[in-house]
Amino acid sequence: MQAEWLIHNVNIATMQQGEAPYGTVDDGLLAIANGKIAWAGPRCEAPTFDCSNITDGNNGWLTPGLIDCHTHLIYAGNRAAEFALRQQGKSYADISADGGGINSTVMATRNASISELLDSARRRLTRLMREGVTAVEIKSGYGLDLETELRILRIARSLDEQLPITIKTSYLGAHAVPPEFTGRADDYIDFVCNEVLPAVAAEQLADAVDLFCEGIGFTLEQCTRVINCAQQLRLPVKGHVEQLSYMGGARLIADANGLSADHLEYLPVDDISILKQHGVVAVLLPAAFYYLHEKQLPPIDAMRSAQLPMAVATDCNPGSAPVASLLTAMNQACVLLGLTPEEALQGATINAAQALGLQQHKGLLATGFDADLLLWQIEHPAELSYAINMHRPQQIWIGGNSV
Ligand code: DI6
Ligand code: FE
Repeated sequence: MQAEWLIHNVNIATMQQGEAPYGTVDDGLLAIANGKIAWAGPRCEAPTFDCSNITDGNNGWLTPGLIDCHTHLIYAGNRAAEFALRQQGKSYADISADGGGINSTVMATRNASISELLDSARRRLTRLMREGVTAVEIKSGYGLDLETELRILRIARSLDEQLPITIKTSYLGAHAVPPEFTGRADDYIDFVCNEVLPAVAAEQLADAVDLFCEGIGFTLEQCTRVINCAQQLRLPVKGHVEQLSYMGGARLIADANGLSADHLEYLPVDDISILKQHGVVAVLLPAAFYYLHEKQLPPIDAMRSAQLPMAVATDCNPGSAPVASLLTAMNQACVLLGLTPEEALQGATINAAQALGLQQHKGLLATGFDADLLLWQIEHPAELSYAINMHRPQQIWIGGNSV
């Protein structure tokens, strides 16, 4: 058989569920052809390949490329001053009520040039990529006016062209009420539904529509309107739900057969089965939990018992999660939320792929899947969640190309 690349003398964490932990294949061989995985399995069972690029894995490990399925990484400025205030005891909600929070980043982002936004986002993406992230979701939501939201989403699309990484975009208009709509949240939702969303859809700038259902965000009724508009435009939905309080947003996402329900600290156990029934992925964002000193844990044990797919993402944003490290989020998901290292890696591969609707192509090392893969010099894949800043992939392939 013909192949463009062969990797041998390697253990493979295929992440195929139901087999060995991590879907492990000891002493494996993986062949890449036409950007896809042409074969992956035990070396002793491998067909003979005709191939000039051969990598000796030196008894290390191959994993799927990591997928960060929830980020807000296009923005200007930073919120270190708010971090200092929070350290003096001021709450995230109080800072937001005083005009800080999301809206302070909105003002900085509106005032930034395109190249400033592009360069800073590229730097954050590069940091994620060096750790092995090969696909990422990027949300808008720091523009909130028509022009800046379109600008952010266009920047995300151009980053997708400039870099080898795969980028999925989400329009997050219902993130905060911008200053020009203060006290008029319903009018702002009219603007989102009637003006911005149609323009975003006309230019095909968003792969999904996101929202923030929260006391400091939008009500169930307002979120329902956004979801209805998204569905009319045939865009899948997802939501920031049950993060700081219970609002019922997860059920709303489930009713809409959404891609994912994200945060979920205040999700009642009774709402887990409805997420499961509707194929919604639970996206855990432990970096925000960590930064906000949250006490309320998402109901991990009950999600696990229900076999609800759990993903892990950075939430990379300037307020609640200034983190450009998915491996750190995986560690936090274990230490703070109680995931096993295997669940954390599933959360950053197979389940993150599902959260982005990419489960047919990414997140698994199996024949026919995209050849997005990482070679690590580790003794066991649990090390990826166990250690902080100890590991980087030795080699990264995206779509079959070594990058
Ligand atoms: N939840 C989050 O975690 C981010 N947005 C949201 O709705 C935080 C946004 C910020 O503080 O800038
Ligand atoms: Fe977020």
